Amino acid sequence: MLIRRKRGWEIAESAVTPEAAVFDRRRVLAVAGAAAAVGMAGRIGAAMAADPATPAPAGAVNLNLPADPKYPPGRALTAEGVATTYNNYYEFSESKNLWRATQKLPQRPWTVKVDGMVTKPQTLDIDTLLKTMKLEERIYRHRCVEAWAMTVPWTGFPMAALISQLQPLASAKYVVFQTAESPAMPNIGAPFYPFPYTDGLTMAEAMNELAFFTVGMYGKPLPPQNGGPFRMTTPWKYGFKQVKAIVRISFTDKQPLNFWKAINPDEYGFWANVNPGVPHPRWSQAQERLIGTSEIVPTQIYNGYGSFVAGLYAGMTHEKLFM
Ligand SMILES: Nc1nc2c(c(=O)[nH]1)N[C@H]1C(S)=C(S)[C@@H](COP(=O)(O)O)O[C@H]1N2
Ligand SMILES: [Mo]
Repeated sequence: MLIRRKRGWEIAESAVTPEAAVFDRRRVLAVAGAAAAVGMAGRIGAAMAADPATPAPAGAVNLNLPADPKYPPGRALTAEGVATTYNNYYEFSESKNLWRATQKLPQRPWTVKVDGMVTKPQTLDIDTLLKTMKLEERIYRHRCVEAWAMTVPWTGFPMAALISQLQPLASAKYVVFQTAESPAMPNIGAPFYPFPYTDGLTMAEAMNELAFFTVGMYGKPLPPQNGGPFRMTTPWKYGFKQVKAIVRISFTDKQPLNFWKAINPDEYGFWANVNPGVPHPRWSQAQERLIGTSEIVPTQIYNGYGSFVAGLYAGMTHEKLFM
């Protein structure tokens, strides 16, 4: 008889469950307990921000900008010390407590290769982007497929602003984002995980006004644990669509196979739009836990951003849009 160890994502869990429940219940509870200690996490966050191992961007780019009122968060900001110490970043760990390990990921120099079906293939430098793109702040709700949520002020620029400069060919149908692979990432060689972490959007999704490239958080440079120095943010989709530490942007006419769909196509798809009515096979998506608080609130379709994005999916009613 073939006996094999169940992989994390095959382990049944009843309630709020990580994408890969590779760690046991006790550890889950320990991490949740740590995140609940808001005051403590706040102090850790402050110490971390001053760590010289995380160099701030060169030059005096102001990342502390007023939030655009066009995108009202509708709920309180998550405490900075919580949002920066409760993270998903499988290259580093399957636990949420990984921010210390990520401080070893060099943030400079940082370049992003642009290739595929695009008029202007090139290598972008993060500091050039910081200087040349018009930065703004957006407070967005973030909904992880594991049923936790946070509300974060991101600094960055609309994806559409950069994509228009790059000039994708008319034949491009998707844009694909790829995370760095670095010796600083302890999990990069782990079996079963199809690194580099990759995900993508249709061109129409990427050009939607909500789609955002992110270089800062809480008015400061984006910390490595949250995807620094360069990630993308699509607040109507589950968090796993939001690729951290981007080093490559490719334009293609084929739907990319994203990281989580490659791992488990029965549980994760390409679209991953938030919908409380379509449960994950192992848990409900009806509600979400606001990290750093004891609040549990109802989940909204498209994470409450339907007025911006529902039109993208007109006529596409299949439930796969929501996994
Ligand atoms: N490269 C990479 N990007 C990633 C992940 C990851 O494991 N690796 N996790 C995703 C998931 S599941 C979520 S919920 C968000 C978490 O972002 P945060 O740590 O800033 O909260 O990052 C997403 N981007
Ligand atoms: Mo997530």
